[in-house]
Amino acid sequence: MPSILAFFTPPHGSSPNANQIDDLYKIVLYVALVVFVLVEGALLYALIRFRKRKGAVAAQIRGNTRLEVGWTVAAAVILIALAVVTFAKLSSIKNPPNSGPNGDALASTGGHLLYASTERKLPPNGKSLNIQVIGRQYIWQYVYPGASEPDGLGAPYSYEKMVVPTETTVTLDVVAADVVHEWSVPALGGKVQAVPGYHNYTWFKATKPGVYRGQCSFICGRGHARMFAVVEAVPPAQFDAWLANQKQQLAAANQEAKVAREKLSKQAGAGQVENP
Ligand SMILES: [Cu+2]
Repeated sequence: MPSILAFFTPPHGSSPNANQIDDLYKIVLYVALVVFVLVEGALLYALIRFRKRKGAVAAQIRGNTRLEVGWTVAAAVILIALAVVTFAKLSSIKNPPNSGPNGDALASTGGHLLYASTERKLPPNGKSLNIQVIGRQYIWQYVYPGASEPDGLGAPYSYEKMVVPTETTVTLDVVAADVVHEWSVPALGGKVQAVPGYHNYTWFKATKPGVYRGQCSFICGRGHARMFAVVEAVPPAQFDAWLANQKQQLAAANQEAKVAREKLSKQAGAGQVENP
């Protein structure tokens, strides 16, 4: 039975916020199943018990106040109960928890950034690995902490695949460079829109290593269907190594480009090169 239910409900077990969302889906589903069985059972019973028979005379019933008040009150009680449960769970979906014991000891992120913002939710201890998610036609870009220059330039980044450490609270700043996109990796929580000119925030905390797949879920142009998102969760030490390597590769590529530009500017006709 749980495996059948899992088919209708979001993924469970990869991040606390996703777990809470899945719990809410299941609670609503269980209540709906009970109502469904009761209603359909009553319908079947009436169909069979009062089916057409020879000589049977149908009873003429004009309303039943007790029954009508009963189902109205019962529906209202269910609705209120679901609303209460939803609001009770909402804070654990919106507010990130602290990282695990190993998650706060990341070396290569240059320590953790502290923010003062009413919209951006931080864990109680104020520490998170903050990654900027930039939606653009038609690829996701991720900018990690660790800018080498004071103006924020030189930060390591990656495309399509985001690498994160496990047991670490990762907060995301979701922005868009062109049109509206939507960040969606179901195993790691709800969807978040990337809207030009706005910052939207979300978080997740991958509890175990793995690859979590998602896709842009707001139609953004003809390449929308190929705008994938992959999150790979690896142990913290491995993440540190990956980020250091990413930084080194980007620095090497920038250096190569610089050399190539210098070479180009010395050649004849260099005046035709824009932005030398
Ligand atoms: Cu899209």
